[in-house]
Amino acid sequence: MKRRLFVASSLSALGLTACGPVKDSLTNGPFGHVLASAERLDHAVIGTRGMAREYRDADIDRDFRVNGLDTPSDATYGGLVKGKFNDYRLIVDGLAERPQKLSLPELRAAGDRTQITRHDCVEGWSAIGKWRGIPLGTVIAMAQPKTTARYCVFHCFDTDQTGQHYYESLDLKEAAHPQTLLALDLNDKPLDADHGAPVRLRIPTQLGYKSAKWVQRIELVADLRPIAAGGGGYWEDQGYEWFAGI
Ligand SMILES: Nc1nc2c(c(=O)[nH]1)N[C@H]1C(S)=C(S)[C@@H](COP(=O)(O)O)O[C@H]1N2
Ligand SMILES: [Mo]
Repeated sequence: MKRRLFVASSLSALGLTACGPVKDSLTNGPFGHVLASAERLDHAVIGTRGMAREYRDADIDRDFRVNGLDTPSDATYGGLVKGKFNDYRLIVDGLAERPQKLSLPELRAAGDRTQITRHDCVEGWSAIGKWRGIPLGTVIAMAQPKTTARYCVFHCFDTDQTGQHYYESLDLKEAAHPQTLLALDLNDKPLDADHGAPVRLRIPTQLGYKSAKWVQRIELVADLRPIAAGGGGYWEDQGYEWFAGI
């Protein structure tokens, strides 16, 4: 933790921020290498032997910070919120033998796992939350990936000022990690809109930007390069590492 705070303060001393509005200097400017080495430090301090640490109830931070792009304000998402997500369907498609369209009750029936884990943002803040949801691997297995599928891509409802949707990706091994969840609840309540309702990824073995909020669709693909700028994620397209974990 101390090291993480040091990384954060050294970044902010250089005038760098992350996970906020895109800064030109972030990766192309003279300090791009500083960010890259900070990420390498993070890789070294997260988790042990492939499992992220799980905490006790008493460790939960009741106020879980909100970060990232704005909560989606478009008509599609607004309509879903108004209808209490009754019309929400998680789409799982792409290189799948059995593409899925899952309602929230169907998702809840598919699996149930709770974990108290720490979320680490590259900006240098952390928060411990109690997450409840379905192991992602269970949902991917329901869709029966074709043998050519190598990655799952999370397409999100939110967009930046240019209209680019947030997205993220994992390889299928990371997707099947027992702590990788499609989270529906945070701290014993359904996710609120700001924290990614109704379904977000929660992957405690990797840095915060991998934990995609407001997931609309999971696409199984063989290659990440044809998607957006080809980096495998919104922040990766601006120079972050694709693999953000141990
Ligand atoms: N769809 C989407 N997911 C996202 C982001 C985002 O901007 N859009 N920001 C990421 C980053 S950088 C962080 S630190 C966490 C913040 O999650 P929180 O708002 O629940 O704390 O969400 C991640 N997932
Ligand atoms: Mo972040």
